[in-house]
Amino acid sequence: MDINFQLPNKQACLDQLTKLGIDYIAHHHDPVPTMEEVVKIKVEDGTAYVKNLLYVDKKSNYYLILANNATQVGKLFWKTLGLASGNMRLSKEEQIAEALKSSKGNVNPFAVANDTNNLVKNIIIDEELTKYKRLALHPIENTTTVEISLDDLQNKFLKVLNRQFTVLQLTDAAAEQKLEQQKEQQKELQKDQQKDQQNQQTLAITVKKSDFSEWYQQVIRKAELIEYYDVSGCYILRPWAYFIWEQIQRYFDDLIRTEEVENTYFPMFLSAKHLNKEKEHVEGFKAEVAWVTKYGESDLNEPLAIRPTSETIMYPAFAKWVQSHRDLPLKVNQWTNIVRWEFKFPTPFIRTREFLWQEGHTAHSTREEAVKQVYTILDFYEQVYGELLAVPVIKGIKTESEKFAGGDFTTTVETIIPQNGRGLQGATSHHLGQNFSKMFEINFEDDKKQKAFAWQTSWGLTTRSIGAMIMFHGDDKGLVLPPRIAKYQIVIIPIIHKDLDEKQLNERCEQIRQILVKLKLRVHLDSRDNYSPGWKFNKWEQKGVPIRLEIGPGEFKNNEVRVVQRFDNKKYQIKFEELNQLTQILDNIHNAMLDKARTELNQRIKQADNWKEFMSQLNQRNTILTRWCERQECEKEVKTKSGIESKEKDSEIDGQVQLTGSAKTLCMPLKQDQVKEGELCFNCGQQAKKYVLWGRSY
Ligand code: 87F
Repeated sequence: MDINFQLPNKQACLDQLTKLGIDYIAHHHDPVPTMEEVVKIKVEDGTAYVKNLLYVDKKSNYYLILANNATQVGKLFWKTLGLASGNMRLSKEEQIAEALKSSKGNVNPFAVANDTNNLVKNIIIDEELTKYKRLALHPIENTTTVEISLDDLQNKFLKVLNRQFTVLQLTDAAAEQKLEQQKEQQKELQKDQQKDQQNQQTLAITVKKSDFSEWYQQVIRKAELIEYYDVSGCYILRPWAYFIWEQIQRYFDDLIRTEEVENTYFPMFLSAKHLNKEKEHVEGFKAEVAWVTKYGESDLNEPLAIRPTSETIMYPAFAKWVQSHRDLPLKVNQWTNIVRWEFKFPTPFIRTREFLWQEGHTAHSTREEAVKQVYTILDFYEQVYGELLAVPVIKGIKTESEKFAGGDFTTTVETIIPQNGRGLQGATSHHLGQNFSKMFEINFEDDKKQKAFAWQTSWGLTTRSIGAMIMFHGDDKGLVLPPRIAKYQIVIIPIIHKDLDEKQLNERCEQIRQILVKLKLRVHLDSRDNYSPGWKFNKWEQKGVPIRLEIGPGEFKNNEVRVVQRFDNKKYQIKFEELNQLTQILDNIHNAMLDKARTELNQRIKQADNWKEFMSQLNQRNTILTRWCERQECEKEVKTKSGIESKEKDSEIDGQVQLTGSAKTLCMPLKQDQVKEGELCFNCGQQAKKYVLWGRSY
């Protein structure tokens, strides 16, 4: 094929299009030199009017921009190309002639064929244009308009000219967002690198817990829970962390088995058609869905989304499985990874782009049964937090604005991080009503042979729970693990001494280890001879092991061990014969940790009767329980007002920098007093209906 063609006029251009096998629709008309006139030409539905802009920089490099007519072309997108917008000017008549051998009002991508000196360095396509079926363009001269697809322009026309184009968002708002993202990722990477260096230099945690976010970053690395990874928002869970997740899995699996929930596995990919089946609930989340668009070098025929949750994957199968009321209840659960492409700043465990979770989905023949299921699961979540992670939670119901939009109501376990008073949603259990069953036709014949739609629930718990545990229990020395999730509940450390035969000491330690293993305790004997006892104490303290047993000359002689408790640093001796008490001691530690955590949580909940008290508590890093009218507008107003007012108070109080950010509702606690007639909403003064907990949140 001749790739050296030039297009001096429109006939040459139309001929060339035909030669290249490009399907086009042509309209002939009077000259239309301005966009105002262009848009008067009637084109097919789904065709975009295109603004063609030829820019030039100081070095006579040209840039051709094809923008949708409606796009406000900004300046910032130049930066994403690594160019300075200050250097860019719209080209003048003689410059258009120089680059395209064309004239004002006749700038178009076909004229690139005339750029024999390769002056046009880049062709930039407005991302908006990718949404249209065809583009309206002039074949060299503006007395004709042709409608051709972007695909043909790219793959049939520009390709033979050996030209490529760049698709970009051209508005300043879009470009700004993109630049922000790039900056953020850069910053994060730098921070990680700095941290890596620091970590290699120092062993101990260099800050106190009061320097909370730095402390958290150090604890998770030094306790060997997390390793950083070079995809922003994704982290490596090391064995010390993954073991905790396995404990959560075991515990929760045992609980849901009592409810006859069965484990399954559904695929992780879903097509756009699938995802959009239930449009309403997906709408608000769309921006976070990640897509696979390629295999090898080729484009997939149909892009595939990576599951952000599995409703639309599971429910078509549910529809097949549910025929009669005898097929109900249907109860499935799966343990999987999930991908949500968040743009808020990531925090390991707490907010990550990929995370692990369980998602449970049930279908029932009656509403009552489904509601009961919702609350049973909520109790299980409370147990996971309390009994396993020693983290206290508040069970509650989400307000209408905070609930899962696809369901009827959302229940939640919320906790509050004592260091900063931020609310953190621990897990949710939704009553979906019949919303999804109607959409996906999950129906059955009831016992009276009537067709009925199933009542559904869904519920999820994620690796975020581990983040909450770390934040609650860690201290200045590092991680503090509640005994039931610790990979090692006890470490034994022999203390070598000149008066003691090393072999005998090690044998004694091994003997103790075996006794503890028989008691079904998770125990580790650290007999490494290249580290000192002091180094080992620090190491295992940092990693949060609940109990350290020291055996030195005194202990050896008296048939004792020295017990050191991690969470309160209590130290005492126990006799060899009393080693079986350790099971009870670990339980006591768990209970003491939970009690302490509950006290700290309660200290972060204050009551307020009016706006002034509310803001004052919020600015002292508390969550606030108030009477509330339950109106969505009122909730919105509180959110906005608190955001504005807390920004104004972004200063130091008692030497501490106050947090900024608006307050939202965390939940309406299940346990609450009845609001009486005449008791008013703290914000708007209307009759209150419920107590609701507000706070800044993660
Ligand atoms: C992100 C992208 C697409 C949350 C999303 O809470 C969809 C969604 O549906 C989405 N983020 N959600 C809500 C998830 C609801 C529900 N799913 C089952 C749960 C628990 C487990």
